[in-house]
Amino acid sequence: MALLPILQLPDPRLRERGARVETFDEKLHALIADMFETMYAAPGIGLAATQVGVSLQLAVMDCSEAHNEQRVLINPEVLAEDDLEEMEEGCLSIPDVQEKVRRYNHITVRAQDAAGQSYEIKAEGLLAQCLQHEIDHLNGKLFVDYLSRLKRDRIKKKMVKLHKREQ
Ligand code: GNR
Ligand code: NI
Repeated sequence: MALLPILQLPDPRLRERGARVETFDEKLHALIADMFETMYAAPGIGLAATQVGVSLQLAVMDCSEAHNEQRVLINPEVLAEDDLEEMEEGCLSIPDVQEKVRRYNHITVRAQDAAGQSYEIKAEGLLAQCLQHEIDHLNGKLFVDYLSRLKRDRIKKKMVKLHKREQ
């Protein structure tokens, strides 16, 4: 097991669309284990492969407080969505930024698990929000893309400054 470095805005790799996962082998399972470890350590409720520099349609999630509801999301497709609402959102790739964005409060997703088995998930609230956030990552999209240009540019500037300071 290993902690993986999480890429931060404006890293261009966050803008890549992940390729479909076709091989459900030991290597994939090791990556999934590392992603869960990295997500819990952060701490976060979700983590997309895109965020650790792996361009695949893969994300892990656990929205429970007890850390006992692990979900692996592979090659996800949105089947239905309903009830747009404003929800406060953050992202491990954009530290210390929280903004309200419009998300569906209800969503149905079909995905595959770590074994390649197809399943459907009907979610609401935080889980629905997290699913949309992770699926966006797999398509190179970040929540700041839903904000006004002014807000987005301010956040980007702040992040660039932060990285300059770290060098
Ligand atoms: O840890 C996270 N919290 C969160 C809160 C509201 C909406 C989405 C999220 S996901 C985020 C972790 C993350 O960046 N996943 O990609
Ligand atoms: Ni995120």
